[in-house]
Amino acid sequence: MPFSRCLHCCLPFFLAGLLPSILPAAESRPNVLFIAIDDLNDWTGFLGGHPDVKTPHMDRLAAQGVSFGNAHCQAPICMPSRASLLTGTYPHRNGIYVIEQNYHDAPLLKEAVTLPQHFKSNGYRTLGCGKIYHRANDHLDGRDWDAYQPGKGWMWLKEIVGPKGVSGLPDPSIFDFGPVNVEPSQMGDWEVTDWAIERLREKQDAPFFLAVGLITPHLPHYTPQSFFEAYPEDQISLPNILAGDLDDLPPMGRKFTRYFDSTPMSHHNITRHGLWHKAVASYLACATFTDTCVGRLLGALEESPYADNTIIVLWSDHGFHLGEKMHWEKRSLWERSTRVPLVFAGPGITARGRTCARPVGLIDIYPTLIDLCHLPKPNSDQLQGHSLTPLLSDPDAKWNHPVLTTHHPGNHAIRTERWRYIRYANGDEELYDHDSDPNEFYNLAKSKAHTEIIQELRTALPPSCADYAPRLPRQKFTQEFDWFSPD
Ligand SMILES: [Ca+2]
Ligand SMILES: [Ca+2]
Repeated sequence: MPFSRCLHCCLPFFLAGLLPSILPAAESRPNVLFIAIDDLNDWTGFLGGHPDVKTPHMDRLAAQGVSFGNAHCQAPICMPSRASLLTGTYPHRNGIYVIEQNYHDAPLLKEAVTLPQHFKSNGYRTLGCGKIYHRANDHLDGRDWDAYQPGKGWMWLKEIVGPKGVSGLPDPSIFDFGPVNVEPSQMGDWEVTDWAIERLREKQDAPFFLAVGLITPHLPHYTPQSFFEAYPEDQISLPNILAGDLDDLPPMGRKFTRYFDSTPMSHHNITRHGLWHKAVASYLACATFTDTCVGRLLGALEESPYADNTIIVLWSDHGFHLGEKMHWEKRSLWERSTRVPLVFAGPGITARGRTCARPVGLIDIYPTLIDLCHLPKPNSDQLQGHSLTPLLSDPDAKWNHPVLTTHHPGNHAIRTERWRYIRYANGDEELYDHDSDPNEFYNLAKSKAHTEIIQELRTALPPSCADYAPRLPRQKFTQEFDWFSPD
């Protein structure tokens, strides 16, 4: 079916929230600790995505709460993934597909109530730090936060490292990785964590929504030397790769693997310089650094007066390839780009220590949190996800919602408990059976034995997609690329 960029209906939102006067008393409402991680794929201990990774603090959180083993982003890149999560709307409805967009320019989202804004308007004190939205300016208009600390990001690290980088790649301008000669306490994420810990040590007069946005392991994959000690390059495992894995991809699937082909981040470039092990070790070290920040936060919460009355949600905005399907970074519709850590813990989450296999999305966080905190819905039809609360008490509860990921209009992946079905804008298809093929090596889309399931999964795709909401000038690190035709 040829792709048609038809405009999806953009129904206005109508305020239909309950009056604050009938909400539970403020002192009975739980606080929220909302931990956002940037670009962390399923390489955590509790998800088992990599055999060598060490994330003891996130694993401990998973053991105290419910972890979702089949959670996926709605867009495999920062801005649209976060716009979707924070407004509870799908990319194919809101038209936010790329980095170079402002979510509030989208017609559908002009009147939308963001997640922190909703907590704020319902009597919560909203405190944010680090990367919550994609763009720093999105934090500063006063709508979302009573207090916000942006943090210093990572550009300063590039200046310390210098133009030659530390990876050994001849051109490290787009992608660089390796140890950097700084103390952990100098890292931006460490400082952001310090700021959040100070808030946890303060007396809060209202329930709080504390959002902490950690940018590691977003590239460049820099972290202090001490975090590399657990990952000697000659002993770590490389990702599972199948020779000829791309041979059964349709033309659009193969094209998706070529996004970085003309850049230093191509698989060919990294392997020909003998840097694959070092790149994997660097990502693992970054995951462990971030895990240490998470551990500091969890420790501070446990020592605070809020230990027993705070819901914790931890999530990452999308995954990351490190050579799987010869692909690096995100921007794909395969498992390694879409699968993310997602954990809930705290009051109301009763199935402690369980892992839920039901397919869920980051879009479900907004309705779940307002359910757990007994807040009204923001308006009648804004939220397009589903509250996960039934699964937080019974991870095996009935659940008939496949999860959708979209990368540019018309390119979609549907994930059910067993299947991943991909359909590109030109009609090309892929199908993977996760019961027998967790690495997505064997594309079954042309298998006659699977005609029926493909027909069924096609019906779960959205019938149309919003066009791009207004776009900003292209950033220097994004490539010219046609996401709609195979050549
Ligand atoms: Ca990201
Ligand atoms: Ca294959």
